[in-house]
Amino acid sequence: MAKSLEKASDKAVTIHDQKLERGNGGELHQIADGDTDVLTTAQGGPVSDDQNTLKVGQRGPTLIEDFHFREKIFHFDHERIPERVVHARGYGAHGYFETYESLAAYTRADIFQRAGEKTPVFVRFSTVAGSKGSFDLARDVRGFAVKFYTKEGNWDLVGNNIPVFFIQDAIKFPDVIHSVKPEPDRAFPQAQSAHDNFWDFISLTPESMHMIMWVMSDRAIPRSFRFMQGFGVHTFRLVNAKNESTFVKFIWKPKFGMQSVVWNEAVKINGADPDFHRRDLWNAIQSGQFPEWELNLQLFDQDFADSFDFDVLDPTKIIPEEILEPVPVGRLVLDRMPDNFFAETEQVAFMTQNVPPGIDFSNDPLLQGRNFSYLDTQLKRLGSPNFTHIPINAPKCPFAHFQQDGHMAMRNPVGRVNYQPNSWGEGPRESPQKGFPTFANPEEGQKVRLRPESFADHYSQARQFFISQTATEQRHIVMALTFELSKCENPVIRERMVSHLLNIDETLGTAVADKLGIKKLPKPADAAVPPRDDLPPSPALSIIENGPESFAGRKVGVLVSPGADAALLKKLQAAIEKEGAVMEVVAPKVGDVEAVDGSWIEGKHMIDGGPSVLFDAVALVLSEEGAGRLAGEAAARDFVADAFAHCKFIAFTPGAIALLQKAGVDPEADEGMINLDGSKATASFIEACRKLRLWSREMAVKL
Ligand code: HDD
Repeated sequence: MAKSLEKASDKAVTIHDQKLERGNGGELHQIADGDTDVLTTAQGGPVSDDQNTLKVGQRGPTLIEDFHFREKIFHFDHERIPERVVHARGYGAHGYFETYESLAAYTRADIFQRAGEKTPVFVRFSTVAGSKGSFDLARDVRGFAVKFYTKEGNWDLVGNNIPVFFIQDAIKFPDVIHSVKPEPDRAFPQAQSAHDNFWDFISLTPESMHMIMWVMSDRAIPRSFRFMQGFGVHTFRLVNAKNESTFVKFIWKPKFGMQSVVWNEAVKINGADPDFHRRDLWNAIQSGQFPEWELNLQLFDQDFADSFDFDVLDPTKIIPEEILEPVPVGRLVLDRMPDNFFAETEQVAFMTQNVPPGIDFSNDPLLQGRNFSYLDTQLKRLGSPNFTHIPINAPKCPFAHFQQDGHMAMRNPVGRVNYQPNSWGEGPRESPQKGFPTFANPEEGQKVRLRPESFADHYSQARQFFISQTATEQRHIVMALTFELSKCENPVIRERMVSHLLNIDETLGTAVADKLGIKKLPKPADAAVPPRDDLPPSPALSIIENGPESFAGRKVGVLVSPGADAALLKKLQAAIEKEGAVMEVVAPKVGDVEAVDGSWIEGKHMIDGGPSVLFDAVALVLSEEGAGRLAGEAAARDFVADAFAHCKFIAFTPGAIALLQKAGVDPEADEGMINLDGSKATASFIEACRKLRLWSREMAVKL
């Protein structure tokens, strides 16, 4: 049986029977067994020459006899496994979940029985549509998949950062995914929904309208995985020791609050740093600033479920937080990056059907379909029913079963008994007391293929989402829809979409139609049931309304020049770090910059490599001469102009004014421009930064 991480000495560790050594940076690398540091083949044979193939004569043909060459290339040729059919691009981390209080009244799940209990977890964040090598800031849903290694087996909560889904029935999943992926004849666009096929399908699928509001909102371009919420989406059940069931919805809330970027920024981040989200998670964890989320539960019974017009089994609906307050029940902390991306993040297999006793399914038809798909896909992707032998997928609790053999079997039973019952008196037996007790929900009815009438309202909650947004966020939705539909070549698709938007909100439909140049408004789409216009706004749905009022976890980019004020820079750095944020220096060229006092300032980025889109706020600590020189550089002017256009707070030394002016930014434009001249200026800058963005500037810059 594989061993988990076992400490052998300070530096040497054994993971899954493999001897490894920890380098000075904490990274792990392989060390050879025994007394050899000689390179070997996979069969253990020592290698004499790893630079040249075996040839006949100096310039002759290569010999097939060269087993080292053949083994090396053979293995290389097979390094890739199929990428995930959806959520191919992802990034994972290890951590733990800590339970606040016992939830024994609701569930018998062991993970929720004891206050302070810590359960190891592995979390993988992802985008849905793009392939493995696509960029991080695509407009897309983010996957938020959590594997809890509980004492009663693995529990996988395979959620998204959006609480609803495009479709109500799993049978439509291949269609929605085909439509969003690159079009099959031309194989583009990559990682984008802005094309005819996607909007054609969506405009013919009214049930997706609520999801579309979320995907066109800023939720789909998060600033960091650390600043997004997560949702289990479906209604699940908790079942207690008395076999009483309570419905539950799972919600993750980030400790650092929510934050997104603007679209113009996202487009530029994708060019400047396609790994923006990965790098952000890596840097945060490696620097010891561990990301954290609280798990919240919305708990309700059948009577409460019956009080709504909509069906709690319909995955295109939410229960607004104002109606049912989420209860925090524990926290998730990510504190360790994988040692090997492939072994862990790529091979991790999440499956909705992995639930421990005490957590059960509802009849949500999307969830029921998922429970088939996730097991099936692992066989294709990981190549063997023994994918649970891969350490990242293996339970961390004791386990015993009679499944055997198959490709790559790594845990092989010993002894004679591989079945039960047996008369040898050996082996594990089922346990009605400890085993998974499926909740005995009474079910009866005819076999039918139909969509229940209770799933028919597709517009009311879409409208509720839209009216719950601030004016700024509503504008972003209008602009996102306009951008996406402007990429559709077929005008019929655009008009069909507008006819749905008119059902959601007339001002929304009209604004999008206007921007798309549609002269005659189409009729609102036929609705199966009349959309409700009396659902009140739910303030919890806005990102801006629920800001963290803190700049912790964020990043300031400081542009410096030769002759900069090093003492001021130090003061700024101290203030930024006190807030729990990070400062990075951007310099005109690679290497150190000499400050006015003769000291040296170390630059992290060169100006072309450190555009302001990589930061949450910027400061310009420039000498007059330095600013004058930078004013002649396009990258420096863009640094300032973009920060301004993206509504960021900008602090600047009086010397920087020449650059601001050349970039077309008025140093006194608004309260987001902070002159670092005064003694309290750094404090005012940090205080301003806590608002994250100066949205009131947006109308002036016409983002
Ligand atoms: Fe799915 C992967 C989330 C509907 C079929 N899904 C996948 C991942 C996440 C989600 C986060 C990536 C897991 C990882 O990081 O490895 N999926 C969702 C959510 C859904 C949803 C929140 C709706 C509420 N999915 C859904 C349906 C089906 C699938 C309806 C099929 C009927 N999903 C898959 C899959 C994937 C997957 C094909 C691809 C790779 C994998 O499972 O392991 O089976």
